[in-house]
Amino acid sequence: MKPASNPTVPKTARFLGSFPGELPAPSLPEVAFAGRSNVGKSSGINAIVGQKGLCRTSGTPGRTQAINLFDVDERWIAADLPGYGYAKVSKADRASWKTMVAEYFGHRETLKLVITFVDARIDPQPIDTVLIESLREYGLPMAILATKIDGIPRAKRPAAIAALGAAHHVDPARILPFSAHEGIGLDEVRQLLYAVTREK
Ligand SMILES: Nc1nc2c(ncn2[C@@H]2O[C@H](COP(=O)(O)OP(=O)(O)OP(=O)(O)O)[C@@H](O)[C@H]2O)c(=O)[nH]1
Ligand SMILES: [Mg+2]
Repeated sequence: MKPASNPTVPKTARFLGSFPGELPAPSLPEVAFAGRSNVGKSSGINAIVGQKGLCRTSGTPGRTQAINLFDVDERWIAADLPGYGYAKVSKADRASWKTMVAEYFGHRETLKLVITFVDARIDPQPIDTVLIESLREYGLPMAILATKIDGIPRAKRPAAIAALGAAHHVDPARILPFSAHEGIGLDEVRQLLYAVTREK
């Protein structure tokens, strides 16, 4: 007999479009993926849904300029948000990022969770604290992934997570070690996604 498939593992994912301006009307439960440019958001989404080429990833920061939407299992929508904090971005682009994201966080009724990626390999970044604080102000549920954890020796990982928690005022127990490259934390994130996207 075939073993029952794990319902938390996404089966199909499909690109819905890239939206620099207005988004399609809200429909299915939505989960947004946020973080600094080049932190690994797109790689993270690809790993979570198990489809390598779904979101374009790159070594060049600032690549994703619009909100990219993906349908997952025709059950929920993944929103790959444009990255922030890239030094070479113009003032005008920075302002338009702020407007876009404020509009999104403030008005997307179907938004169930914001998954924020922070880079585990570097010191906590003040700009990530700004994002995390603003998510609190919007009252949005969030999860924090300490990504690229593969770049830190195992023994040093707890200290890195503790430093991130202290800097961003988050209980370190709520920061999930993650690696798109090594598949660390995938089960936990998938379970969380499954749970939040089931809520009506
Ligand atoms: N070591 C390591 N590198 C990673 C991991 N995830 C992503 N990367 C690398 O980080 C770089 C950026 O990855 P992307 O997924 O394109 O990052 P992004 O956050 O979507 O970037 P923007 O769309 O430009 O904001 C690429 O070179 C990836 O290979 C990870 O878990 N571990
Ligand atoms: Mg990207």
